[in-house]
Amino acid sequence: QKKTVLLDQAAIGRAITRIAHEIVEKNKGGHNLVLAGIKTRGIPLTKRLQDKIKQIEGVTVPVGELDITLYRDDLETVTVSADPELKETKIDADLQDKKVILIDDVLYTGRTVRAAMDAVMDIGRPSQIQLGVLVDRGHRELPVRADYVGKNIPTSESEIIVVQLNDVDAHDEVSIYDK
Ligand code: 3GP
Ligand code: 5GP
Ligand code: MG
Repeated sequence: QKKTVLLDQAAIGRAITRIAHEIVEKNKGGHNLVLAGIKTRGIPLTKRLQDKIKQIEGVTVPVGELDITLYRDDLETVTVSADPELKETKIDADLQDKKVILIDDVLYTGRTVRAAMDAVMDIGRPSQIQLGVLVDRGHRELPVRADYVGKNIPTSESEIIVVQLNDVDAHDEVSIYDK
């Protein structure tokens, strides 16, 4: 059941605006960047960041999509061992010597990001891979950290973060639920 709204529409907008500024600051502009959104809700986030960076720098950063799905071996194990696998990649931009910025809604164990890095390295030779997420909920199982974070939200394993973005859902809201 729902506990608290953590980010409302205005707060999500401000977080995206700040991250866009951080991206152009860290990368000294918007050139030689590619934004790669991870499956459903990373993709509207890349489009919003693309719009913001265009407003700030006048540069249209190419966007791509990675579809990484959790492969769950539920029959074999009681504890859910989840291994993300790549389903589809749609990145038209040439990644050679580009900085690829992976974008996801929630960072949790880091396994999805690891699979996304593999996918990117398979299709090109970027000069760097960075990571941006709207929410970092902790509980990393791999040495992964985000370069850009909308909000750090410490969670227990039994809580889930629900991210709603109006491109996919009815409205923009990040909230925390008990499983
Ligand atoms: P999204 O990335 O499109 O937002 O993993 C599939 C979907 O399930 C994700 O959709 C994610 O938002 C949602 N989800 C909610 N809680 C969890 C969780 O604890 N683990 C995973 N893997 N996905 C979750
Ligand atoms: P990972 O555990 O690999 O870091 O995260 C797996 C995928 O599930 C990522 O796409 C991440 O966005 C999503 N995810 C993990 N935990 C949550 C959560 O609590 N809420 C939402 N909305 N997505 C989650
Ligand atoms: Mg996600």
